[in-house]
Amino acid sequence: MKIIDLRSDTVTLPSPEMRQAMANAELGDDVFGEDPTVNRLQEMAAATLGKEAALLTTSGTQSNLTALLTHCRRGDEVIVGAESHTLIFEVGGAWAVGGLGLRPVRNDDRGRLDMAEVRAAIRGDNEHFPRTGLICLENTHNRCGGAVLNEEDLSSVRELADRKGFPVHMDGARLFNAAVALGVPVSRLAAYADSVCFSLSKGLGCPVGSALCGSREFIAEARRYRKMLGGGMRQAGVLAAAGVYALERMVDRLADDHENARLAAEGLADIPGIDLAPPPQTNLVYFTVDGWKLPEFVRRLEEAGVLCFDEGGRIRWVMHFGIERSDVEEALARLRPVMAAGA
Ligand code: TLP
Repeated sequence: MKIIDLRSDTVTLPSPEMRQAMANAELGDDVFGEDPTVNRLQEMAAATLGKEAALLTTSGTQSNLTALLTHCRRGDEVIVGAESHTLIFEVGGAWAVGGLGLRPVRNDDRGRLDMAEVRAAIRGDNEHFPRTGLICLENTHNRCGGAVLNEEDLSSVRELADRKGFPVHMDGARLFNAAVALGVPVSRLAAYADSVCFSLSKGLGCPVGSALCGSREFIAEARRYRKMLGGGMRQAGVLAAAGVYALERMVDRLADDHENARLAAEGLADIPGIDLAPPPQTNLVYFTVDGWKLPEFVRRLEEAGVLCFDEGGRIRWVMHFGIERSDVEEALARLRPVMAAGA
């Protein structure tokens, strides 16, 4: 039985062509700035996002923490969404490593920050208060169902940050999904933030990596923090070659993942006891299942050869490179008898 792995788009494996590009990569020592393939990827990433410079990091988690450390001073407060990956899934690095406070504000079900809460969270100029050092956005928004922040959503945050005089960082782990869903160049969305990171290792199909993009000055400083976090890699061109290949060949295919998510959602909506939570906008499909303890539901699906996660009260199915339309149909076909048999 073929295992259909819908746990995350992080499970993607490099294609034979991507592996070939990795094997053929021209290499050097990137801590000396001498890896031509890393340099090429960083130039491509910066140009694609419309920023001056970029930095290859080991992961989205490392990109986000590097960005926070670069923007802020010890003791600063960072405004983040209450449902953000940075707050929930990044091991509290901002607190533990950076001495930064994370100040959560409400995310609505479309991943937007509640602007009234943001305004209330911004600190005044008073020596008793920490400084507000940064505001973070997530696009697409993972726990808000892969929701897309459009230009109107982004501009309201940008305007406020400009008025109050602090920068904006965007966790764009799935920013290419947002751009493909909106049908705009990714640079249009990146323009609203001072720094933006995107994952190479999710829908773009690379085995490892993320790129952090920003001004030349910001990236020069970020290099120091990446090194501090253990991210100064040497012949990293082996990894960067996958990223170059992905930026050239893997972006357009994200539309297939979105189409498969729509197909999955349609099938799920027809099954009694299942509710979409919310309907998908990109490649993430969240749903609730009536009458089941979710760990048991996940176990029964696993027995049927469909892997997924229980994300705290909801099930998440993720579409990615390696999941075809026929796999979605098969996953639905395996799910129906599980639901019919009951908890
Ligand atoms: N998300 C992973 C898990 O960590 C939950 C997933 O399976 O979705 N920002 C966002 C919005 C993310 O979804 C993730 C990974 C990251 C950052 C961190 O990226 P990595 O895993 O490369 O550190």
